[in-house]
Parts: sequence; C-alpha cells; structure tokens
Amino acid sequence: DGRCERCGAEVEARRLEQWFFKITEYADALIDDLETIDWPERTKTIQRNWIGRSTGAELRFRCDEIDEDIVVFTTRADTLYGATFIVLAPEHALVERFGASEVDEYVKHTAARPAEERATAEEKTGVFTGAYARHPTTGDRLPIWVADYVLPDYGTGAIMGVPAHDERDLAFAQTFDLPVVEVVGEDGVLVNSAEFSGLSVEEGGQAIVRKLADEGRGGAAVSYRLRDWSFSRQRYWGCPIPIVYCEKCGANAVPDDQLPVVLPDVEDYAPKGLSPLATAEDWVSTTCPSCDGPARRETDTMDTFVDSSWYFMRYCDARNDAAPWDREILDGWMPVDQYIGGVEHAILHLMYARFFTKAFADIGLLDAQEPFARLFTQGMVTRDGAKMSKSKGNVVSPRDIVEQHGADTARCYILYVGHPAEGGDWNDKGTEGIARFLARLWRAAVDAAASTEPSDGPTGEPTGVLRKVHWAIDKVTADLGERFATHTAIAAVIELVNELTKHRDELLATPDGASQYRFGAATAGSLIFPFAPHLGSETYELLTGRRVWEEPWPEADPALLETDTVTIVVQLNGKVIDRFDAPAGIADDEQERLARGSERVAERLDGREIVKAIVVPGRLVNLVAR
Ligand code: ANZ
Ligand code: ZN
Repeated sequence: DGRCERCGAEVEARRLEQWFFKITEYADALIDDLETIDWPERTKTIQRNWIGRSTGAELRFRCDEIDEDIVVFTTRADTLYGATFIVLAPEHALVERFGASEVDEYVKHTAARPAEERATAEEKTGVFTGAYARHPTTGDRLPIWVADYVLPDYGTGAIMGVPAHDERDLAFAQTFDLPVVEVVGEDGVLVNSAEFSGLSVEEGGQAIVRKLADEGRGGAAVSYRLRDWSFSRQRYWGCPIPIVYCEKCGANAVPDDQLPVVLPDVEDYAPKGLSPLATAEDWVSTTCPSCDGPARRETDTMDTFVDSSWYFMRYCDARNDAAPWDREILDGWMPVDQYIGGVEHAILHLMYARFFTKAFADIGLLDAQEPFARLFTQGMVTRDGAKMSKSKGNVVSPRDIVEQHGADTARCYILYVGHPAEGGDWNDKGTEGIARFLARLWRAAVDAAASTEPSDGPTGEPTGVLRKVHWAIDKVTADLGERFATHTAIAAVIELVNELTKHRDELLATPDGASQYRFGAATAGSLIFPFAPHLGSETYELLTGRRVWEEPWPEADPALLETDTVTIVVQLNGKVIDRFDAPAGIADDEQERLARGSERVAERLDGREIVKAIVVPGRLVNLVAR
C-alpha cells in the first residue's frame, strides 16, 4: 500500500547522490560475448532482453521558442511523415524551460509513479507545453507535450508521436484530439511521405535517416534498456565504499595501503532515513589522503552483488594477504569450467559477474573475458507436486536426513530424485532406499577387504560382473560429463552394487573372481564419490590403500563394453539343435569353438566326427558331421 513494511512510513521518491558502476559501457560486449559461452539458450535470451539493444535513429526537431533541438529516439524512422506531435518525459531536462505552470504541476504529480505502471497504463495523461517543434522535412509545426508514458531513461527521453502506427501514441492522440496521419499502406509501402512514398518500410527508413544525417538533423543510433548499476546502499552490512570526501579536493579513493576500510561498530543500525554508518562519527571523520586536511568517509555500503561478482576469483588464491590474487594463479584457473546455479540468477548475479570479469580484464587483473565457460541451471525439488514453502509447511530439512542417515544419503537422494535440470518430487521413503544402497556398498567393501587379497586389478577371464563394472564406469562418465544426469549415474552404481551382491558367493569362490569382486567394489566407491564423498572415499581407500581424490577418474575398457548379445543358432547337418548367447561382434573362430563345445551336439554326434563348420557371423554355425 505504498508504505514501509516495517514502520508504516509512506514511501516517497527521493533524489540521492549515489555511486554507479558504468556497466552500460559493456552493453555490446555483454551481448556479443554470449556467443562464446556454453550456457542454456534460455538464460542467454533473458540476458539479451535485459540489456535490450535496440537499433534505430535519433532525429532532431527544432523548437524556436526555447531555441533548442529536441532529439527523439525512434526505431521507425520510416514513419517520420506520420509524426503529428512531440512528447517529452516529465523528467526531460528541457521541460522546465517551457515555464508553463500546468507543466510544473503535472511533473510534480507524476514523478512518484513507478515506471512500469507509467509505460503500460491504458489511460494516457499529459499536458501541452504551449510550444511547437518544426518537422525536419515538412517544416510543419508539431505541438510539444509532456506525458509520463514517455520514460526518462530510455532513448533520449523524448519521442515523435506517430499515432497511426503506434498504439500508445494513438491512445494519447485520441485522448487529446491530435491528428492521425497514415504513412504506411497495407502492403508495407510508404504513402504520404513526399519523395519516399513507394519505398518499402525498410528502404524508406534508411533513406530518411540518410537524408536527415546529410542535413545534420539526425543519424543512426542504438539504445539500451540496461542502466548503469547503482550499488550504493543505505544500510550497515556490506563493504564500505572506500571513498573520502574533502572540502578542498573532492572525492578521493582511499589509497591501497589504507585498505580495506573496515566497518565500525554501530550501536543501532536500524534504518532512520540515513545510512547507519553516518552515526559513527569517529569513523566518519578522517583525514584527506591528498591534503591531510579534515575529511569525511562515504557512509553508504556496497550492494552485496558486488561481492558475488568476484568471490570465485578470490577462491583461486584465497590465502593471498598482499593482493586479491596473483595474476598468474588466477589465469591458471579462470574461467570457471562449470558453474551451477538457479535460474533466478539469470539476470543480476550472472550479468554483474560477467561485467566485473570484463572490467577486471580491461584493468589488467586477468586474461579471461567471461567468468563461467559453462553454466548449468538446476530445477526445483517439489514435495507431493507442490513447491516447498514455509507457509505450506512442506519443507524438507536436510538436517533431519543428515541426522538420521548421514550427509551422503541426503546428497545422493537429492541428486537421484530427478534430472537436476528438471528437479523432481521428493519422497520420504526414497531416502531410506538410498541409505540401504549405501549400506550395501559398504558391506560389499568390508566383505571384499576381509576375504580377498589386495591386488593390482582384476585377473582372469572377464565375468559378467566385470563387464558390469565397465558398463557402470562408462555410463557414469557419460551421464555426468555429457548430460549432467546425476540421477541415472547414481542408478548405474546402484545396479552395479546389486550385481556384486548377487554374485558374491560365486565370485569369491575363485581367486580371479575374488579379484574382480574387489575391483568392482572399489570402483563403485570411486563412482559414487562425487555424490557420497564420505562413503565413496572410505570404500576406495579400504580396498586400494589410496585416496580417491588423488586418483584419476576411472576409465572403461572398451573391449569389455560389448554388452549387447546375439543368439547363435547351432545346426548339425542342417538341423537346428541348439542355441547360445554370445557378445555381439564375437569372432568367427570363437563362435565355432562355442558351437563345437555344445553339449547337445556331443549327445547327437553318436561317434561321428565333425568334418566341417560353416559360420554365419553373429547368427549361425552349421556343423557337418560324418
Ligand atoms: C516513432 C514510432 C512509430 C515508434 C511507430 C514506434 C512505432 P524499442 O523497440 O523498445 O526500442 N520510444 C522511444 N523512446 C521512448 C521513451 N523514452 N519512452 C517511451 N517510448 C519511447 O522502442 C522504440 C520506440 O519506442 C521508438 O520508436 C519510440 O516510438 C518509443 F510506428 O518512434 B517509435
Ligand atoms: Zn583534501
């Protein structure tokens, strides 16, 4: 209701002197360099729209009464001949020059209205200044109005009103009875436009801009929606803005050897319309770094987005107490290979961090032009299909799961509940399933440690379980690296552990089998390590004596990945008598060997001898016996 949520005071617009980062200087680079990074297209689009680059023209309309040019920004220069009035935003610098009291009254009245509402309100308000501007080609006198549907900080804050082709202008013209002149015909060709009539909208627009440019009355122009970043905050928390004001020398940056400026202790930092730091008089009054005279500190603090714009760079050299970082170290790490965050960061954090990186690169602090080479935006985990929220009382606290089952279960379950890009639906029973799986893996590891000898790896003929191990390595690697599919990666490790448990007894019966069992359990430990770091590393170390994070990521043996099987038909003298399964791509001689070894073949030979074998690869072996 236009009131402060804490104290009920009425909210009013005030002019404040504040610090800005000139992010608009980077508007083009921030759009163009999106091409160089691997981010979701949706996030890139949000950024492009936020910057809102609009290509058009600036055109000059002379106003004799105040002896000034009014410059308008338009994306439709082709409609110049349809302009029947000029509108200035109430905040436009020239408005006060018209000196009409109705205008002053109107300006006061509209200033507090939020921009969003002003731009979209159906009902148009405005006031005539009494002055006219000359149309740059026809010389017609166009009335100059002030209206709040024109915004102060877009384009030039002034427009030419073309009611026949712009809906907002039409609503305005109808409200105030201004003429409507059509200049684009049904077929998209200009009409009523002097020598430009007959040209297409595109050609006509370009020709009009060229003509005005030749006469010094306009030219091509680009406008951006993006505004400079106001980062001054009137609150206690946040980094102090390291500026000192001196009556003689003005604003001084605090010299490097006096950094950082540390927040003073403040008794009461509730808001009182002044920055809380302003009450810390001892801290505020200081000496000027240039003239040593009395000076005062800036009392605003920085927006916390300032910190989140470069914390990841500091992480690269976090113990450096002489500088934010050593450039060589930073260049070794940056850009961040893979960044993860929610889509709610698509604009502010991700735009500011990109801006900081570019500005830092420009002042020689690092090489990279982009902070995050790859971006992944995670989805939301719901419960019973509903968004978790305190008011609904359906929030799952990780703490409860950590206390009951441990952090590994909590992490694994969250990553298992669905593709992280989509999120998923929480199920309380699910955590128990994951806890049981982790316990099973640990039991297999303890079992392997107790009943097998440490070895350099699996020995002997590969069993189905060993193939399963390589299948799991391959699947987890691809799921994580290519698809970010943590849920199916974890499912693969679960499958592997089930397989190990199922074949435990037969594997442990032979030394080769036991080595494969041990290898399987250790590999399951390293594959689950990214999701369940405690259990994963313990398992691995128990079975190998090594620390998993100091080891390379496991590699699948392509030879053992041939998991597809084919059914081979065995014929004896043209009659089908047996079938067996073999890995796809099985060699011809191996196929023949297995067929000759068939028990059914032995039964039917009845003393005869196999004199010939005809092999159809992957399908059939016909044995000829005599
Ligand atoms: C004449 C015209 C004729 C326009 C027409 C549009 C259609 P985008 O595309 O978003 O950049 N405009 C310019 N500055 C403005 C301001 N400060 N406040 C409100 N409106 C403003 O929009 C550019 C168009 O928005 C410009 O082109 C201008 O209206 C209006 F058939 O000029 B146009
Ligand atoms: Zn000074």
